[in-house]
Amino acid sequence: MALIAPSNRVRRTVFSEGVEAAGVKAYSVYNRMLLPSVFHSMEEDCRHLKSAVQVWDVACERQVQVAGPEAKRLLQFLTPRDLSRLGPERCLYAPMTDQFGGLLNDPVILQVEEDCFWVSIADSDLRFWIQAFAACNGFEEVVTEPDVSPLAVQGPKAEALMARVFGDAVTGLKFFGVGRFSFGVHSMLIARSGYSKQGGFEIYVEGSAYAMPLWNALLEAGRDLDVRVGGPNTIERIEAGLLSYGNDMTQDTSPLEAGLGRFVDDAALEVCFGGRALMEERAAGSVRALRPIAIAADALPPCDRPWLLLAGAEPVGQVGSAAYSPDFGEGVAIGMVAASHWDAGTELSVETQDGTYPARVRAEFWI
Ligand code: THG
Repeated sequence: MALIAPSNRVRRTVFSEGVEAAGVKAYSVYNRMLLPSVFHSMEEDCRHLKSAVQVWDVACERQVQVAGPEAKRLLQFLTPRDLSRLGPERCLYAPMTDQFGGLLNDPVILQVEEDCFWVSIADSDLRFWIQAFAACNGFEEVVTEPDVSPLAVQGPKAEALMARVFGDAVTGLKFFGVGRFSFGVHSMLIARSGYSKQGGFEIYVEGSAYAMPLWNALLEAGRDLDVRVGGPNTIERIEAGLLSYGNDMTQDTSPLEAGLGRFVDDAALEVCFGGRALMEERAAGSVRALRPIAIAADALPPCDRPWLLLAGAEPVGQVGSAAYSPDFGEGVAIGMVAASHWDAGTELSVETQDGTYPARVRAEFWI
């Protein structure tokens, strides 16, 4: 594939010079910002992520800041997840829906101060929706995109590396726990979270002054842990069933279809956008859903267009993400499949730009 033409419209990040120094080979674009995706190869990056520790520039996970006395009440209109357990010490994954129950984004929400929240967004312009909702409903809350850049530390050795840079106390964080820890004289917001199943943390770096010093300190402190610069890995996140907004689901997908039913709470459905539609869908049953799909192939082209899923000659769905997994010796994929064909074990075929392969619906994701 050709290079991305650089311009101001595709924003660099506060870590871009570190990413370039590490020899980035491929970027994606996410929230109109560079997202470094490949350093050695997708397969080698995956192997390394599963065995060591990586530092990721995920500044493209932009924060939508909602500040004001009613910020939490405002946010509860936007998500079918009950936000009552959200607090200064606990962030939440909170898919957001429109009035028809269609997914607009699937962010993580953090409470950074009593009256200030960060919505750490996936790839869609969620700020416009939140700002319009606030403006049209008499909320005084101020909605902005602050200069905050998440940096992820992911992999089995992430805890060891974080302890060296931030002190042992950081290892006390539980999954989705949040706290402030010092980097020199500077205090940084850190959560035990991140877009992999290998374990790790996300540091919300405020401004640019400490961005490269932190980046360099992590790489320096982790030398004997084989730390590398990496990024969200397509193979690993599909194996783990971590969904990608824009690939696996869009505004045409409901959280129930996306398998996110555990983040749809009765209490929230009473107030949130799309609550009625989601109640009805739950009562009637979804007509399609995301499923892990194994593809019998020893290599796959990039999944850069929807791949049709067929039962014989009958179209029964589509794949939105796929990659060849060296660890499982097959293609790993996430597909939207009609209820008639979503049972585990159902044999299908998948049409890629490079040919048609046998595919099978699985019961569970791979890891
Ligand atoms: N971290 C932060 N912001 C983000 C992402 C992130 N914004 C963009 C994107 N990723 C949002 N999407 C997801 C998808 C999955 C998860 C987090 C963000 C995730 N899911 C876990 C799971 O499905 O197993 C845990 C969910 C839970 O139990 O609460 O972590 O990665 N800051």
